[in-house]
Amino acid sequence: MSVGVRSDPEVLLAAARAGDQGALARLISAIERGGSGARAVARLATGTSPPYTLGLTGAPGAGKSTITNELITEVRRGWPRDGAGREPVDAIAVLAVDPSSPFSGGAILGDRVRMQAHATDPSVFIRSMATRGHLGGLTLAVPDALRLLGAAGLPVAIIETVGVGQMEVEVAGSADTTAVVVTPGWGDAMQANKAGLLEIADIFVINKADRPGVHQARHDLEQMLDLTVASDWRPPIVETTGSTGEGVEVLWGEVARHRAHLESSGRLEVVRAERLSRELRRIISARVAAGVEDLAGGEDFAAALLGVQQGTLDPYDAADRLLTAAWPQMVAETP
Ligand SMILES: Nc1nc2c(ncn2[C@@H]2O[C@H](COP(=O)(O)OP(=O)(O)OP(=O)(O)O)[C@@H](O)[C@H]2O)c(=O)[nH]1
Ligand SMILES: [Mg+2]
Repeated sequence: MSVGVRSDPEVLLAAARAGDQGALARLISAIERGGSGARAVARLATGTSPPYTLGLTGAPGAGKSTITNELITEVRRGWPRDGAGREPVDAIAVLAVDPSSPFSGGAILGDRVRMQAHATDPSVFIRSMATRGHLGGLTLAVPDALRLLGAAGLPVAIIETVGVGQMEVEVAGSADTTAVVVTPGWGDAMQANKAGLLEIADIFVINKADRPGVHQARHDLEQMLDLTVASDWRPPIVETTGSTGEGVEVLWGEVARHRAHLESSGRLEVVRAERLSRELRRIISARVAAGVEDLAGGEDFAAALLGVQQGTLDPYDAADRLLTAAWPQMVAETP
């Protein structure tokens, strides 16, 4: 088999659907690299619904990977049903996303160690993600990866995002249910609030519940929720001890309850549609921004700039002229 055929996205996707994790990993790498390879993968995944996605976000070291490791076991037992029993989940994907790092170096190693128990389970796909070339960065690469996971037949995904910045909030926005992980200790809940995590939380997790200060953390969160919650879903607060697994079954139960809430109220379709609208706007913004950079390096721009400098052209007319001339080319050429 030639290299060309082996790296053909269609062939890789067929292999991934048959359970080949290496093939799936290569498709995700193509998404990370960006450019025409990423476009080809995105096209393949069109029309498939993404996995039900749980986002875990919170400050570095809060215990997200430790909880994820325990959650994998719960997810593999299936979705808890209202009455009794479990709805089976055949496979799960975990994406560890680190927006602050351009390479997925140290994070993977640590996560691999923490999720080692599942490393040999063929129905658990674990991958760190960073972006190298993807236009628009992780905020665009993550939704692409999620659609790919859906196309590969994975019904459930967990995305772990490290950190508490704007980028993390945006990446967390790709999840259907977002759990914000805090730890007991002075001000952690306040930090989460400041970082804008309060608005995106569907569930709060107080991890490291074996440490002092759990009561205070819960109190702080409840107080903030009293001030802000206006919708029909009040985020529950779950206490976990990631290192022993205590509370993680309760957490999974709350994820199931939130999913049921979204589905029965019709909210799931609404939030997914809103997400696609944000994504489309981001793609357009990223392409326009790239086009502007190209334009600024060209002769027409230099000529118009000279006109502006010499006072023969006002900057708005210059912009109009440049845009009118460049627009069709920008649409045709940007990857
Ligand atoms: N005492 C205690 N330690 C915990 C608990 N959960 C996790 N830890 C420890 O906290 C440290 C960080 O845990 P991780 O799971 O790597 O945290 P993380 O949020 O994934 O960290 P980053 O990915 O670096 O942001 C590790 O040393 C864990 O063993 C817990 O419930 N109690
Ligand atoms: Mg981690």
